[in-house]
Amino acid sequence: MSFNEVKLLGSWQSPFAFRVRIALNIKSVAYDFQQEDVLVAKSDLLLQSNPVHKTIPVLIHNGRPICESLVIVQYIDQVWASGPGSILPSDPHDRAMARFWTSYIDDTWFKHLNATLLSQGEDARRKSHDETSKGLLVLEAALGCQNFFGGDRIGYVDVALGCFLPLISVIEKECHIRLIDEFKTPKLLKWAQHFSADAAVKDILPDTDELCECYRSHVSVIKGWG
Ligand SMILES: N[C@@H](CCC(=O)N[C@@H](CS)C(=O)NCC(=O)O)C(=O)O
Repeated sequence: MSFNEVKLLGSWQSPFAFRVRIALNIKSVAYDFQQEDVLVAKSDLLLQSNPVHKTIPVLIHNGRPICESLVIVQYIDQVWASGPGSILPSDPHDRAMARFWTSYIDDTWFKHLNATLLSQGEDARRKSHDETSKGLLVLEAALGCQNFFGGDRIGYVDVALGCFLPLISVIEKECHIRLIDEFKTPKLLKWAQHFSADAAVKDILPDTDELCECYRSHVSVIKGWG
């Protein structure tokens, strides 16, 4: 095994794997991308590498696995600290706030986003949609007038939230709703444009139609799509 061998177990459609791919791109780290189809079968390497959750992404660095997307992003930021661009802020208060917002995104907001996609029936979907939109207003206020949550370039919160932009596009298309637009969330809309155009991001964001197709083909797993 060569020194600094980096392998990522992920999939092209996984928002959590996007986080890791974006972080590796920010740091200009070359890696081997092993695609997993977690809905069909998990590889032995994945099961051995993430025996607790058995989920992607997993980063394997010099043979040692690291699990959970945000843990991996923090690891990448520390290991390739001298690489271009720091992902987490260096100021302790800014760093704590960035962690606060990523906890909010994963533990609170994403649950509503996911429920908007999966909920059965109009009432349940409307409720999840409302909660998702309220959360986006909170995030819009946290963004303020900056281009990125990280200031003038992509940082930890941008990676944590931006990974869901493709999924947001799928939900908007399939559920015939708007989540980010120029009326309700003009700052987030601009942020989404800056984020999607960034060199570390633009080549890995999947095409919305292709992603919709992929979700539709798993219709028995992703319930509630009519
Ligand atoms: N909290 C985890 C979430 C990872 C996750 O849910 N990954 C999905 C794919 S997007 C997965 O592997 N699902 C398969 C399963 O739950 O069995 C992280 O941030 O890495």
